Amino acid sequence: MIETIATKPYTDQKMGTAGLRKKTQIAMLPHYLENFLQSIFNTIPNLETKSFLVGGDGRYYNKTAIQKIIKIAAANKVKKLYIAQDGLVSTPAGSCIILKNKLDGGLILTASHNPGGENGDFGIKYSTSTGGQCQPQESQAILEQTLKISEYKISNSPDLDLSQIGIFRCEETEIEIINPFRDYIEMMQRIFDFAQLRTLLTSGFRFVFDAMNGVTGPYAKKIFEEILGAPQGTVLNAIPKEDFGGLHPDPNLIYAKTLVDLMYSDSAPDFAAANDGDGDRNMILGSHFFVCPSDSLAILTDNYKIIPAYKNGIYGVAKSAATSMAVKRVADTLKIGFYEVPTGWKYFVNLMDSQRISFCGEESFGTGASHIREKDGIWAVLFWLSVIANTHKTVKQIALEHWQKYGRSYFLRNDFEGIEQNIADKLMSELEARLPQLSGKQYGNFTISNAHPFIYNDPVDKTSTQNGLIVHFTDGSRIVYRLSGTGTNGATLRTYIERYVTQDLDEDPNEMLKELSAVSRAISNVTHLTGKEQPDIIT
Ligand code: VG1
Ligand code: CO
Repeated sequence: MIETIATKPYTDQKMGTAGLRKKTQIAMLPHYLENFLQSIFNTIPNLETKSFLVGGDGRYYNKTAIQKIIKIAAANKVKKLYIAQDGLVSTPAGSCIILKNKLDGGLILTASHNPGGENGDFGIKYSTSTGGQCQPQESQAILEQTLKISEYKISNSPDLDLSQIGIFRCEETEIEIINPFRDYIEMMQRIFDFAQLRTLLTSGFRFVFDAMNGVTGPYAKKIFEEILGAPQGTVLNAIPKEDFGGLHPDPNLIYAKTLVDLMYSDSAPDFAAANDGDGDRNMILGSHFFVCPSDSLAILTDNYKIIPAYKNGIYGVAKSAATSMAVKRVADTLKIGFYEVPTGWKYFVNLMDSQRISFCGEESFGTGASHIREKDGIWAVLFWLSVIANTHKTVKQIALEHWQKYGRSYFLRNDFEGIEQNIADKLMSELEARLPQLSGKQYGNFTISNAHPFIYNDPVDKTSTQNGLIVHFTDGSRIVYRLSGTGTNGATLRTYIERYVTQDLDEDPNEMLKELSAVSRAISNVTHLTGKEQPDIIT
């Protein structure tokens, strides 16, 4: 039976950089999730003809949420739901499944790299038939629904068992429990030379992969250990846990510290990688070496010919404005298109759909390509392994040679966390107002050439988005300022600092960027406004 339940709007259901992200305790409030789901369905016409994928990264509250989705979708007469077995699907595999099966979209339950558990975060990424997350116009339409919702529909049928593959029913809606690995693994096998990778991984090459107790564990086990023959135990933290075993599943030098310590120890393996909670981010490490994500995008682009799927050529490349300019130098050399978009993978979707780009990336450990419409952690690892297998070089050699060829963009992100929202807004608006007067100003060794808000005009749908403020210096250095759109705890100011050099290539980024980091604080007035002398997190 279908019930109609009266409800009242929540006023905080605006999606951020990647979906709706909330403290789990907020997501569990009465009607909270129901309101949001009904609001999504309210924006989609002809639900009786529509099919969606449902799954998530296994974090706390996902199981309950999936049952709610089934019942609300059924009450709204959705044609069919494809549910990942046990509710587990990585964000990239979800995009692959939507595209391969020509679905109308998907609901991926994840707060990505944010911690999970009852006192952690919960989230929903809503994707459309593009295989990518909904565009700003679509999230605006959903937000408007959330602000005027007065009722939702829900079936009162019993919970479904998600552990058995097969076809079931809830009301008139067909529910198919699917294998969440098959389509994705097949796709990886079509892109990369698995025979060559198997030779590498069975040759004594020492590789570890940290799944951080997130959803990529089972994917990585199947791909690296079962198919490619890497020794058992190659994949660490391989079982998805509701609270990520207490880890903060963000693959960077701080939160993946155990792996980083191993890679800087005397017994360091040849190669290591980590993925985030939902499997779309990646960190790449060599023995005693960390690959900055901005460089990773540039290095992979420079090596595209190695990969079977790309050997006949690639379209252009794109990066978020906050990401370093390293990949632009490669694009210029290869004479392929180059695009700079706001932060958030959704901005790459139109560029991929219109065949303007093949590869894209963000400084926040996101790398990917047009095989899907999300960033893809395992894809990036397979690409790096392929480069190593082909060149027979170490990670460090590969990076050093890249810098010798192109120069190096030293890059760091400084995050100031837990700022009161009104103070963060004031900082950004005052800085924006000061930008025109900054040109020509000198700070120590650095002189500002110009400063402006970053405004993106989408070449496909012509929408215009403003995201962040950019300060350029006469030596090519850049600082980008923006507020995070994924946090659940006050505001976070992100300051992205980049300095380009053609000598001193193998130095410590913290040293090389020390002065520019101080300059970035002086320009933003952050210490005066927040009392913070230093960033909380440097990545
Ligand atoms: C952060 C990153 C951004 C990324 C987003 C989603 O957003 O900076 O580059 O696209 O997370 O990543 P923000 O607004 O907090 O800076 V994930 O792995 O959630 O999908
Ligand atoms: Co993620």
